[in-house]
Amino acid sequence: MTTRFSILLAVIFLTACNSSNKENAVLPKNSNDSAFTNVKDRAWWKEAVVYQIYPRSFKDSDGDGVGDLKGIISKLDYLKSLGIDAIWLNPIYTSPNDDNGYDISDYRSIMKEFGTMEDFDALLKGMHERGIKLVMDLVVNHSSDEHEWFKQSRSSRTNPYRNYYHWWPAEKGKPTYRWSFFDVKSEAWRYDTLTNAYYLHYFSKKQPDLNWENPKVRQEVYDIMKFWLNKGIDGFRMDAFQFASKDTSWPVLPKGYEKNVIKYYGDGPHLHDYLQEMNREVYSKYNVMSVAEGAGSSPEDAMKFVDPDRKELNIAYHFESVDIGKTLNDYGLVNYKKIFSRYDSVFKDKGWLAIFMANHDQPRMVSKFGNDDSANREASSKLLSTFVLTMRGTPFYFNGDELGMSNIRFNNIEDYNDVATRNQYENLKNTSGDLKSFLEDKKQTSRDNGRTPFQWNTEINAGFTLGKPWLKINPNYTTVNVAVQEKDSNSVLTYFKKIVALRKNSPALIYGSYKLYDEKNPNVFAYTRTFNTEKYLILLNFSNTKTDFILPDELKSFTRLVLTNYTTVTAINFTGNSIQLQPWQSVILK
Ligand code: TEU
Repeated sequence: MTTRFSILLAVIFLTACNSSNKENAVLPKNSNDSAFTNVKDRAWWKEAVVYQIYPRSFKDSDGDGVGDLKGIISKLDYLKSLGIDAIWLNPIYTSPNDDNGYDISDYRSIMKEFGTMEDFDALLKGMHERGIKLVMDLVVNHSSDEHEWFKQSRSSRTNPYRNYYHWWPAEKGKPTYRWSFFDVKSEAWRYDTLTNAYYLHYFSKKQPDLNWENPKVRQEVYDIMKFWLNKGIDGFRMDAFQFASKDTSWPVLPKGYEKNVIKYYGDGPHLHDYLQEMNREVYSKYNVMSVAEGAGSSPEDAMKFVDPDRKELNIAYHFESVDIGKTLNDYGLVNYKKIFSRYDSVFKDKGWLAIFMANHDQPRMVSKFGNDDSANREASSKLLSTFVLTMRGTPFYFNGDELGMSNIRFNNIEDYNDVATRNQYENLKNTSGDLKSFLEDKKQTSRDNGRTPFQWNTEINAGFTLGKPWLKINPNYTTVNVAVQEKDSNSVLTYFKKIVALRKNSPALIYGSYKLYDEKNPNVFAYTRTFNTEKYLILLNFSNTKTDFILPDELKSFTRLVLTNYTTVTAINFTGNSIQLQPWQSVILK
């Protein structure tokens, strides 16, 4: 590149930076529907930005320390202000709460702590009035042991509900070992004296697995789904559904299989038959979002869930990009990029993926994929939001991440609520394991890091509750909260709204093809998103240090700055052949 040309580009660049500095980069456009006219197979669930609410932690309205539906209703205008299109609500059904609502004892009623069916109807109405859709959690791999079905099933071997669950008569000896996620002894078969038999529970002993082999169970589930869909909800996220089908000859599984449990428990022999039946019976009759949590162990497995020709679900939510160990830093950006490119190559022409970095089963996004120290928390949070909102696939974004909420890192086991953490601790205690290093590890990995109450303001309990919060509040709430960030045009929250608006109005960012550049670069994730003539280049410096990104020739035409997470002009130095990226800087160019 000649010097004159590079100076010219630098000038264009600085002008863009200057104006972006004034307006704080790109401003939301008005709805840009005409730009989408050439898009094939448009669907609302492809274009939606999904915001996940963990209701227990979002907003408490009655002072019992637990979030509730009225609390969410009181924050509908906040949700609207984010620009998101749909909400995925974690389970709100009646439950003894062994696993915070993932153990349901009545699928057609609302958990008392959360409110009433009237509250639910008001919530749904309030959301729809604001143009926000509602996706509910459907937990039907298992129920609660306090569900009437299980009570009946347990009561005698001849009860009509006996086959709603998996039982193994003890006179046949011990059943083949099955590992359990949450059991204190990691045993999924639990002996029940009442009928001298074992029942199966992949999760806690209070979450017996439903027997999907039984057509009556399947019909019950389809009826439950229709009950909610007929109320007008907009879809389901189906909890742990990849585990629903089991090989009921209970073969011996290889030693150590629990290290790759999705491979052995996921994608059972009839899983796709069930999904096709569910589609015929339920989904085909509604224009809704359908997502199974988990989608096997490879892109090819995931495609089977959502290949339109197979008529099953519409979004595949796989775990490869979160099951990377403790931190992205340890896993390596180069390996991380490979996951996305591998999936994209299988999904580029059909099928549809979810994109996410966090949920209620994960530590905080910024603590795992970014850097939550005081110097880098804000920039890295913004960079991660940029990533989730500019990749191909429907973004599932976890509440609180828009503020840059970070891991709380509890010191004591008593601070934890999560059944997984508590039972693993018990397990280790009983087997004389290393409790100290376990607690150290949980500071990074425990699910409770993502479940601490939402930080609304600087008032008592971060404005979450006037009572005693069910889980401790992160002390950083005094600076990391909505009230402070709403007033700050450079906050993580303000940035989030901008990137949401940008995506929503862009066919390229939603539907455009994805192309990775400089795949071996250990610090920078660089890719383009292209739809017809609309093209974006996204540069993400996933590191604590400044780095120069060398522009290949074909990227030199991207000279207009659309959005960056830094505000000062000096933050970007365009010298013609390379762009200097500041620590955790994200840059979107056109
Ligand atoms: O999680 C199920 C599940 O399979 C995850 O534990 C998954 O394997 C893991 O996150 C992969 O990294 C769901 C719910 O999301 C969770 O909260 C429940 O505890 C669980 O089901 C049981 O219902």
